[in-house]
Amino acid sequence: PKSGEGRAKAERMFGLMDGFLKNDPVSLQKDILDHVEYTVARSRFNFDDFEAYQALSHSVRDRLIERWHDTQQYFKRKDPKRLYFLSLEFLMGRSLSNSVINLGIRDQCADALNQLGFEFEVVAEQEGDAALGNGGLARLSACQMDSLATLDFPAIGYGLRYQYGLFRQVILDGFQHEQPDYWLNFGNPWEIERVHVSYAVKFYGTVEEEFLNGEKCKVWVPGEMVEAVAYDNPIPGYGTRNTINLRLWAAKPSGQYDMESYNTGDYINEVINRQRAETISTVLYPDDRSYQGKELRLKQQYFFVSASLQDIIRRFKEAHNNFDDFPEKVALQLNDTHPSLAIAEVMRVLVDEERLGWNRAWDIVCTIFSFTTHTVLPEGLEKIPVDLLGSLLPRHLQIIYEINSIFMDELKKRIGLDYNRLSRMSIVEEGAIKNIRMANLSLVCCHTVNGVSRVHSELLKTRVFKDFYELWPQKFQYKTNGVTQRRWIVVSNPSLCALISKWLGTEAWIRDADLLTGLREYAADAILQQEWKMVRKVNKMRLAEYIEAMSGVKVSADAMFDVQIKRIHEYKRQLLNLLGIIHRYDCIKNMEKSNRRKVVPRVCIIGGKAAPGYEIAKKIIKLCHAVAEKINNDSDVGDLLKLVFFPDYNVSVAELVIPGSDLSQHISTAGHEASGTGSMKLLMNGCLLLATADGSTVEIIEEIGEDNMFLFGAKLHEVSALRDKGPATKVPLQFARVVRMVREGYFGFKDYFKSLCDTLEGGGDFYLLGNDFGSYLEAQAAADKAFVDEEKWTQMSILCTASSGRFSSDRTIEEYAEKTWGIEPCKCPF
Ligand code: T68
Repeated sequence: PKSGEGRAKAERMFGLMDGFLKNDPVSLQKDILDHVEYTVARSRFNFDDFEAYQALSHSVRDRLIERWHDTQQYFKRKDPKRLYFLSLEFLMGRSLSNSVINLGIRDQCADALNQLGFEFEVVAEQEGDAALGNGGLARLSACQMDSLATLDFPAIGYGLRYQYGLFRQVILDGFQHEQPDYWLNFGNPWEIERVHVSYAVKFYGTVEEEFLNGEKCKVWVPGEMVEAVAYDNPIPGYGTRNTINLRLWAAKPSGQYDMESYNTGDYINEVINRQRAETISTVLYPDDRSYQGKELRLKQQYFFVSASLQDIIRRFKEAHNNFDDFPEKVALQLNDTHPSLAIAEVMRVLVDEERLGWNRAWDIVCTIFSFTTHTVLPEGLEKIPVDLLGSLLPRHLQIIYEINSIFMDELKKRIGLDYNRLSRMSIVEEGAIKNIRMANLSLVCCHTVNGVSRVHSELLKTRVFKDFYELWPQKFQYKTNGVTQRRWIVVSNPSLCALISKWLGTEAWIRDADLLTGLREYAADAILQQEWKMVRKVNKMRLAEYIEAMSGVKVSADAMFDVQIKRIHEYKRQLLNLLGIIHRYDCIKNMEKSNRRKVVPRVCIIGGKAAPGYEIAKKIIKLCHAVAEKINNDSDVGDLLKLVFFPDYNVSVAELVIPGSDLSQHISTAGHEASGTGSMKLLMNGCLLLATADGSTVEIIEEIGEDNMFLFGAKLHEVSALRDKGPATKVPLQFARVVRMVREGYFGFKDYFKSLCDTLEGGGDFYLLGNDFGSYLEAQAAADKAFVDEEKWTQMSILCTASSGRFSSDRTIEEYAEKTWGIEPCKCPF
């Protein structure tokens, strides 16, 4: 404060402040007890594990807020170029363990709890997952937020605060049922409601023409207003004070009164109508495949885009009085096309509200936006029916038409009247139902489009967006995905974390994953191998206990734990895994008893959710249960083979399964997985991979070498040739046999599984399971053989971790910062 009076007040307040909160165990205990008493409102002499979780979380939150304030203040003062990361989905999982580790107060908190008679692990288990996303795309956003904070980048994440996260998967009789995930029921200490940070978001209505200062201009007269209220989620970096913000919007009824209905006296209905506004942020769409032209989904997209942009522009205007510097201060990243309405919205605000004129607005738009696509499949690309967009956002539709018309004119000049190509590249898809192609809109307006792995980017250039690549090759980049080693080793595998630090003689790898290569030189060291095996064994025992508690199936920690954990999709080929398991079972059954000694015992674990409307994926889940039922109850097979389905797979289940896995499967048909990130988490934890050369696996192979993994299946260039050739000719006999077992009812539910079998036979088999089955079995046999040689296996396991540094999201984010966003670190001092 400048004035004397203001300064005196500030000094007095500073004097009252006790400095920052202290992190020694005694101070922490005091804070925890205070929160028990005053926040949780329980007696400090009588509280349970959940209440201890609440009180500890609030104590941690207080510390997060201090750093968050300092960081925001510092960013404000420095006014660096900021990255605004727009994503409709964030899969944060739990926050407590991650926060205390990033704050560097894990041990002090554990001590404090101990003194109060609680155990940190048990208390941390009380937390539910924040599951505001579907799968890979959403977890990637969460990992990237952790890296942005850790690397001190001035970034803000924006998203939606869904009241219902991704559905809970409940299995009844082997069938998936979906239950709502009302995750806020028990409160959420990790968010801060900002009642004063709210914006009105407009919908529907008409566009009028008006004359302002003798100039014709368009004015959108909306038909509905909804209020967006901010909820801030502090994201602490590791080994830095920087704590960035994830701002999620919730819909609330607008405070502005509609005088007309007020005057009609229909008060009750007016209130009820207003309440309906809240539905916008009620529920996450659980489909990670296809875009359905649903009005609510479009409303969600615009709601979050409009509120975020109002916030971004307000922040910019606080420090600038015109838009000249906007492109130097703002980078907008679109996580897939889901937030791509932001492009039209920025045009609308700059042209209609800020009156910059079309050309100037367009120049700005073209320099601030970049986008990343996460799909390979043309059917995964979003399309919005023109009628729907025109009714919900009439002005945006006009703007998109205008962008397209200018683009088409320019394109004609460049390529001539090649009408096929023009219609392929048009933002507007003509046909019985006219659609807006959001990917084309993004390609036209963004300066950069990123793929999520090298092969993905090649596919974008040669297939999916070929026409655009030929026009603008300079726009195409790729950033191979990565995951954060903080969450995926330090939080979820503390004993491996300690072992790595001990052998590397430093914890620096937690901020610089490339240092993991230092483990390579000890990979053959007998002592490290011994310790490595111990750590893995303990993790496996913990997993085995959980499996027994969850499913009643007793498994031996000496068996090979073979996992496939990811969303259920035909292209990810969980069905190939199941057919392989049936084959293994069949072989054991038909084997001489004396030969069974040679069989390597396996525990096969499958986990993942199917989109509620995805029938075939749901049948795969049922088949898994039917096969498990048969195998697990066959005393003849005993410990040689077990199959368990992990229900309700989510981030915290992954944290348990990954450290205890020996082998993991990433077996998509080549050319279908854009990247894949589960493989990276497993690799980091010393789990060997059985995989096809698809997505980022191709780059993993380069790091660890083919000898240290089990590779199989048709290569990318072979896939289209095989499909063109029609029904596979060299389908192995074993394949026909195991499919027949399912078809003929060996596992029951004969009629139900018919359509599943039909996807494989009779000229179908689009995903080439039959073709790849032979080499899949060979890879599995190679894995069995390797597992028997414990020393060799452990060495490979160490090499997996040692080679995983490249797949840290820190590397991905550094690349984005430099090559796409043009942002620099802004490290908060002290
Ligand atoms: C995944 N995509 C890719 N999409 O499948 C995966 N889609 O290969 C990649 O590793 C990962 O993204 C990260 O790049 C998704 O997860 C969705 O979840 C999704 C959600 C809504 C609509 C469309």
